[in-house]
Formats: sequence, C-alpha cells, structure tokens
Amino acid sequence: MKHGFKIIFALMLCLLLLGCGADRPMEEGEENDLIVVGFSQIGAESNWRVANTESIQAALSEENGFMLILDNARQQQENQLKAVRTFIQQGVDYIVLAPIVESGWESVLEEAKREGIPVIIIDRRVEVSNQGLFTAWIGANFRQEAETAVSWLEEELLLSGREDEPINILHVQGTLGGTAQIERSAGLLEAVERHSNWTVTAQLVGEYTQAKGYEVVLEYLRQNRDIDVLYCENDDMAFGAMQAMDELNIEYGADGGVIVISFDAARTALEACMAGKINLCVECNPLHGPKVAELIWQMEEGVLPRKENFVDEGSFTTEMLTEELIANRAY
Ligand code: GYE
Repeated sequence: MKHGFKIIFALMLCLLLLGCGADRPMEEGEENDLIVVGFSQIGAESNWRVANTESIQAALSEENGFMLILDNARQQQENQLKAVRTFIQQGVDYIVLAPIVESGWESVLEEAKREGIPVIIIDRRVEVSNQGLFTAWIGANFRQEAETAVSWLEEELLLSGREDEPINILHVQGTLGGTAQIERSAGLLEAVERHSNWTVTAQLVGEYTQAKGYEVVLEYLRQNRDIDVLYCENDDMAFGAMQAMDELNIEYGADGGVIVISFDAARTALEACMAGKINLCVECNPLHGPKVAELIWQMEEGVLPRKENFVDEGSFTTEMLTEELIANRAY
C-alpha cells in the first residue's frame, strides 16, 4: 500500500472505530496486509457486465487479502479517466481498468506508470503506442467468437439447403469503438464479403442494452421486415430485439423465422436458447476475477505476469442445452 493512502486509510479506520465506540484496538499491521486495488468498471449495461463486476468483487475480497475500490463509470470514458486519476492520487497498489473504448488512454496510463502503479486491463483492449503502459490484459477472443457465429450460420444454411439463397442480416452493434464491438463486427463483415448472397441490411447501435436494442430494432423492423438473420452483439440487445419482434408478430428462433445469434451466453440467454428463441449463443466468459487475483499475487512475488491472458469460452445451440447444464453455470 502506498504511503499517502496508508495514512488516509489508517485515519479512516480509526474514525470508524471511534465512531462505532468499538473497543477492539486495531491490531498492529492490520491495515498493511490488504492489497489496495482500484477498479474502473464501464457500468452495469448488461448481464455480462454485472457478472464481470461480481467476479472481480468475489476474487478481490478482504478475506482474500484485498481492499477493492470499485468505480462505476456509467458508460462514460470521462468518468473512467477521472476514476483512474483518483486511484493514482490515492496511491493504490494496483489499478484494474475495463476500458469502454480502445482509444484515449495513453496519458492516464503514462501517469500511472510514472507513479509505479501496475495496471491490469480487462475485457476490451486499449490502443496505445507503448505496450509497456500496462502490465497485462485479460479477456476474450472476440474475433474467434465472431468466427464461431459465422461458421455456425454457414453450416445452418447449408443444412437447410439455403446456402445459395439471398440472406438478409440485421446487425445490432454494441458500443462503437470497444474491442468486443470492433471484432464481432469485423468477423461478420468479413464473412459477408465471402458470401455474395449475404447482405447486411442495416447496422444499428444498441449500446449493449436491452432498452436501446428494443428501440432501434423496433424502429427498423417497422419499415423493413425482410430479414433472415439477426446478429446481436450481446444477449441484452437480443432480448430487446426479440421483444420488438414479438410486438410486430415476426417469427424467430429454432422453429423457423428469423435466425437469432447472440453473444455472451449469460444464463437468461441460455434459457431463451433452450426454449428455442435464440438459435445460437456464443459464449463470452466474464469471470475475470480469479485471473486478476492470480496476476496480482504473481506481481507481489516479483514475477512478471504473462501479457495476454485469454479466458475459455464455447457456444450453445437449442439442442445442446439442458436445465442441469444451465443450473450449473456460474453466470
Ligand atoms: O458482450 C456486453 C458488454 O465487452 C465483452 O460488454 C464485453 C461486452 C459484452 O456489456 O454484454
């Protein structure tokens, strides 16, 4: 723990103990033992994000030796920059940053580096000229996720004898400029290039939320219902889109109608997939907490952690899912 922060923390603890009239004197070295981590989280826009926050909170708990300072940026990069600067001022031991977009981090990361505070980036990536500005990154292979989705679609169209038919794809994107969006979009567009009969009829930005997904898809489908595939860059937007299709009496899912592809595979989406509403759930694993803790302990022991750390993930279709499988999932 950095010196300035140690003093503030010790003072706060004293005040708290005095305020509560506690009679237990602070044990010597008590405040020294916790590793202080500042975590700048994007927000709480999706089930995935909530599971991600919970995973960090569970892994960086006091019982595990950490004091976590969590900041929710409510979808604003500006708030994230402020939070990281506050962590630096407080002299935290480590910073964990889940960046909303890839660009714009250079100066704040330089400031952290100058103060000698290691930064672990999780989930989306940062685009910086010097890779030494952060210690490690933990996250998913978003391009692989997109490739899983398009290969499944190719196969599905082949099996149903539609491989040469014109295929209209409605593409619902997440927050623009973040790695998950960039890679999931790029994987789809590359496949569209390869298939002369595939067309992206529109790209709508749903900001990863159910409400926005519903709004943009409803508005679009009111004008144009001629779509074969809905490619949604997360579950929450897929739920919004399904709500819009229900309202407009458009059929979708495993029994026929619009083919729905979604990313994340959080529990509620898997349930919708098992019920035949979502055809394919491509998993994106939000459980970064244990890996963050592991990397910090490595650094505490003077070991330089691996720079790129991918989490495991798979994909699910209606036939693959059982209640038991869903019940046993962690998110
Ligand atoms: O898919 C979405 C979220 O960056 C992988 O962000 C993440 C995405 C995830 O809020 O649900």
